[in-house]
Amino acid sequence: MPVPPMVQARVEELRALIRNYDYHYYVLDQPLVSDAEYDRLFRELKDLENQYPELVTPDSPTQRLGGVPATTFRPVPHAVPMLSLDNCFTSEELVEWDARVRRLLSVSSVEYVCEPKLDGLSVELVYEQGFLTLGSTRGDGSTGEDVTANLRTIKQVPLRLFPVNGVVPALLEVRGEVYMERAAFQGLNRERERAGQPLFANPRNAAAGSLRQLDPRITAGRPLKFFAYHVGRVEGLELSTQVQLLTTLSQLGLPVNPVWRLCRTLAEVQEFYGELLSRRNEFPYDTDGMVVKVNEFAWRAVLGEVARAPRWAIAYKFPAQEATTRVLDIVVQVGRTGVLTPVAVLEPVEVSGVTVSRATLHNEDEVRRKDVRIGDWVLVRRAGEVIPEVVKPLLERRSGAEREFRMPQRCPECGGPVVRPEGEVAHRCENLSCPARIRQSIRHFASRRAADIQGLGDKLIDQLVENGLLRKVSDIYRLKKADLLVLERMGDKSAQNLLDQIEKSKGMSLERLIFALGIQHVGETAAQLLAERFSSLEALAQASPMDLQGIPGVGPKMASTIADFFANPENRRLMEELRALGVVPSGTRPRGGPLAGKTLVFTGTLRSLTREEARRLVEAQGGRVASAVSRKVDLLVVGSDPGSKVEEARRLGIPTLDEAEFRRLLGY
Ligand code: D41
Repeated sequence: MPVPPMVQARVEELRALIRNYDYHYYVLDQPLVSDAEYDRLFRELKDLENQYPELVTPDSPTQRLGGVPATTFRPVPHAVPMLSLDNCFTSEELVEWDARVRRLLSVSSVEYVCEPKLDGLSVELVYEQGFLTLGSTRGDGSTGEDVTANLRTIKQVPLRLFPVNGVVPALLEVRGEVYMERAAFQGLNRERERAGQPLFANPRNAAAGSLRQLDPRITAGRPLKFFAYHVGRVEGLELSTQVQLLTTLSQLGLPVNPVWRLCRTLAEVQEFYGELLSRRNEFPYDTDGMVVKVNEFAWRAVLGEVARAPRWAIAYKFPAQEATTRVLDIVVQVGRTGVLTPVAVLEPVEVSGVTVSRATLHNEDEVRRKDVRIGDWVLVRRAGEVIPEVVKPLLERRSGAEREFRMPQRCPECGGPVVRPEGEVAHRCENLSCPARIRQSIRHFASRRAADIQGLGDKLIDQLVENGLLRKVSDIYRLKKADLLVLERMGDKSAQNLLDQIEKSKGMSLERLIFALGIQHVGETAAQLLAERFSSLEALAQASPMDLQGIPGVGPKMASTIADFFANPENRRLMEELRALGVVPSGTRPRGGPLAGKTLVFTGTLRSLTREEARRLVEAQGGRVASAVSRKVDLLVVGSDPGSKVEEARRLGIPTLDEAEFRRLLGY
């Protein structure tokens, strides 16, 4: 079908609009339109491109994710080498560096541009006639790897540049940092923990791991960001200072970190360093220092480079968030799932303003790998909001009196046997009535995001467990006023308040109850997903691992721990007791299951679900999803802006459902 000129024009108009909206949303963080309006335009473009595939171009906003998984990354030579940076750590070293710069230039003062140094990885983006044609990692500076498909998935990376004064440069090689914000990193790790995948050690590793994925669909799901700070080859653009470079890159639509400063004296440089250092924890990303760059390119040329590092720039590093101290002891903590965690008890030490007296050692393998011993001098580090960790022992300070840690064979809390299940790194106390496990599981149950029983705090729980009044979670609902009144500092009024709170918690939502049970791998998000899918705890308890795996967001590991949890007679009894004591979740919905053996097809866009989620929900109920309408299809689900499938279904007499009906059918 020939493309009508009107369509061609509309497609171009839509792309220009969306490109501008994306720039405001992702780069400037200032949305111009509502999500609904954006979605409408995006869908219109997508539909036109589906109808006229010959109109699709690689720079279309619909084409961020394209191509097939690669098998390797092709090497890419950098036309202009990507230089590394020399470091300095003290104000004196910076003064020396500045003195050398001024001596080599024979000038009395130099302008510097200072930028925070983000802890990510450097990449290069090549734009030809304004189109992104290649993206690569820094590699060794001379040759990197082709990660174009992955870089295209980063929403802040423009697929096409905006013209400046009516023109786009014929060639522009942009250099910058791909990074991950701390909060996004923590979210990603929480997700990985729930899915039983190995965690990333820090945002930098997470960014690097995400960029080096052979399948760009995986990268697309990772919260990567980008800031531009330098250029390689440039044609059709005059740049003579760093200030000009940063402002021009910004005008071209590239993300530039707004936190930079032009400093006219070294004192100003020092002052900005102090500011960045004190604001370090306010930035959403990790920084490890400040980069100081000579502003004038003409002077950069005079200064040149040595050993692949420019003489015109330096990284003035921040002090490490590290300190040395002694390991007084290594104790073992028992968690609510019975996992034994070795914890280093430290001589208290201040690490960037916070006193640290304990640091987790994760598990026995980790203690062996790091070779941390009781009595050792160690380096401890605090990174972001993560709990402090022991980096390494200082071997040169060993006296020989240090003692190696051994995981106890008996639980330090209950004396029960400790086992290490095959293939796991964790040791566990298997005793379900271990007081430590009881204490932790009751603490978890009563916590704010679970049953939210205010007044049932850690100290009180400890007392009640010690007195034998709480032996399992259900005992909370057996507490009488007389039990409470014998406790220290418990008057009639606070006892009554607590009992009222306990009573109130009986009507907690199903998702809170599922979360409160403390099933391994089941965090709040998973609990929410499970509560949406199952109408009651009983229904969840009967689900097979297969049923569970069909739910989006539930991996095989979580599915099996959930099934194991409910297969355990002790846990089943607990469910029955809770129910008998009146813990009946509010707002539970009846479940329908009429999809078994049915084949469904979707057309148009669903508002509340992605296609993938919809497919998994159908499959979880024994249905199947096909891509095309045929006689074998039982139902057509029609979203907004449906395609030609509706006509076909009508022709074949296949019943159709709208989104609301479809959801009702699923039991939502
Ligand atoms: O934020 C950064 N990580 C950053 C790194 C930055 N803001 N500026 C940088 N400038 C350079 C030069 C001066 C060589 C253009 C850099 C880096 N280099 C760099 N990062 C890793 C190696 C070099």
